[in-house]
Amino acid sequence: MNIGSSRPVAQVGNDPKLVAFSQAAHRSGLMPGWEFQGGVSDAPVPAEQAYRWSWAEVLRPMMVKAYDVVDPVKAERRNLIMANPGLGRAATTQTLIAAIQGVLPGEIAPAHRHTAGALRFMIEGRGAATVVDGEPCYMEPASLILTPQWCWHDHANETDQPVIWLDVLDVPFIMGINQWFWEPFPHEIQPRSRPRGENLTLFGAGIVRPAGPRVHDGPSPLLVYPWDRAETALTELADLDTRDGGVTVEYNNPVTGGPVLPTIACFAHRLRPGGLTRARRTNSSAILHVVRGRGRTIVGDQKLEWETGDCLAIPHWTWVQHENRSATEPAFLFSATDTPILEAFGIYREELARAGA
Ligand code: GTQ
Ligand code: FE2
Repeated sequence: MNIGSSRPVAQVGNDPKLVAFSQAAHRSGLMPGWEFQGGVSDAPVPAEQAYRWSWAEVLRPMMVKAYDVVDPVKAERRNLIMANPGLGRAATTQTLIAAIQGVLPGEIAPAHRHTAGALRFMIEGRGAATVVDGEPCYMEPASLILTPQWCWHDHANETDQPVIWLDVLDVPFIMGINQWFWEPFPHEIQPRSRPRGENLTLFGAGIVRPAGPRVHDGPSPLLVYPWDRAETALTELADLDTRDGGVTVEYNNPVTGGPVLPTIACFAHRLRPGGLTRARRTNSSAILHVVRGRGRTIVGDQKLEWETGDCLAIPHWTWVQHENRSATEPAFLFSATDTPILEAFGIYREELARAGA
């Protein structure tokens, strides 16, 4: 292939001797490397499409319909996976699934654990709990809650209103490396063995944490990331950094400064009133969720219009710009990406178009 390269590669042709050799190689359980090289593009061509799932028209009404037809104890979860039309399997991007999940008053989605890492971002309702390894994490509006790899988790709604949230998991990645392990909790109910909100008190202060041994291994000890803190940080940053149409903060593991999960990084974005961000492309794919506002995202040659509650699939290695269509109010977005997977192997890349481009 090597389109655009001045040095042609894998140009061996099909001399009869070569063809005969190739056939003999295949019969011997071998594949000539130049045949592989000749068939691969020089940069990823994403199979996933840029796509928007409307909250008001699709996600919410379909979840409300699902209330009546499926019981989370029988189904394990009442979740609707955002199936990317370009992938034709349980995948929203190459590596991630996004789903909406709903739990009615009095219901519980039973405890289990899996090698897939997961996070929740609250959309509707408040006060239900995701219990992570015995600790109830209360689901407040726009909170981010982590359920790291192989942690026990259930979702219980003891409020009097339904709750709906966004799930993001690295399932397609785990399936791609064929490492899906899954286990139900051995009893009906996971014991609530730790105080509610303990993690946030111990690790959520930001500039201080309990004195004691420094533990850097394992998943983030902070499991709950309240939205108001992210919004405050974004608003302060927006005053300081006016170079672009918006600003971005990363949710971090407070003991390492690294991503929230080994496989998934999370970000909050603030778009200025009328702001348009500089075009950027990375080889990570993303799930985008509109926390508040109205705008559009230009992805490759597509324009996806969005409003509060919508979810978008952003393909990898595609130029992206976000635009806030309100001239008076900022817009806020949440995103989850597979960046840590790429960084772990030293293959992350990112390009930013020149200002004004
Ligand atoms: O809530 O535990 O959307 O295990 C997919 C798989 C949610 C969950 C999903 C899961 C969960
Ligand atoms: Fe799960």
